[in-house]
Amino acid sequence: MSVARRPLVVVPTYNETENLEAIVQAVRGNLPNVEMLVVDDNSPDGTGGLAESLSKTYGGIFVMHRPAKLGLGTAYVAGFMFALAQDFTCVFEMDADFSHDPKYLPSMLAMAEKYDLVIGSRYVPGGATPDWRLIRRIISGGGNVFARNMLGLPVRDCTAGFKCYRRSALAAFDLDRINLQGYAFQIETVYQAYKAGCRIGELPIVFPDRRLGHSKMSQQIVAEAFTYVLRRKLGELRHS
Ligand SMILES: Nc1nc2c(ncn2[C@@H]2O[C@H](COP(=O)(O)OP(=O)(O)O)[C@@H](O)[C@H]2O)c(=O)[nH]1
Ligand SMILES: [Mg+2]
Repeated sequence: MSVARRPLVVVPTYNETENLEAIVQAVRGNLPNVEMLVVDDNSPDGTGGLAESLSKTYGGIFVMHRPAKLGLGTAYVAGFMFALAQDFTCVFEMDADFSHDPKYLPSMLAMAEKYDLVIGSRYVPGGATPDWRLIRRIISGGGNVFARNMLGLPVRDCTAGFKCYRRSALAAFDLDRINLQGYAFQIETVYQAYKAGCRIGELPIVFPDRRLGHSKMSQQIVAEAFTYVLRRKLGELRHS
């Protein structure tokens, strides 16, 4: 069965009123009629209400409202559970801020016919982060080298947030036990996919800075990722 039968694009939002309608239009411009799920964490700027009105205007848009800012990772876990409870064939993770260009969606979907997990990758030839200053390149690039080597992951971009999972990959995950927020969540999903024997493919993407609005990433999210990798590694050593 083709994964293209019923994809779902999950978009977590926190204060994205400036971006959300344009994202919906761009997603549909690249994958006509694709269904979407917006997971909003009671954004103070009213993104949740906007998502409801877009759902009426465009159709095929589900909206999940959570009571407070509970983090990107748990928003995706909720989205994955939603997808598994219905008959979606694959699920995209995508930010609402245009760092993840919807133009890559068709190529990622095509790759998902062959791979259980497709990663929109900044760290394979052809991938790039043109807007980043040196310090951000060092933190992200160094973090990737660290995670990849500590955990033995055969993936160049372990912290990427633009991904497509086949349903079978999500079904193999231990979703109940993922309680992570940012980059740690992204690494954990790659880790679980690898351990489950998933075929993982990387599509080079150019990752520009967000167009409008503000980043919610923080030093705490970087620290979470670092301690998460150490804990995972310790767990592996204990069980070997
Ligand atoms: N539901 C939800 N979405 C979030 C949360 N934090 C960030 N997001 C969304 O996740 C995406 C990526 O966040 P962003 O702040 O751009 O992170 P950055 O790209 O690493 O700077 C955007 O669509 C945000 O609106 C959160 O706590 N809950
Ligand atoms: Mg962003």
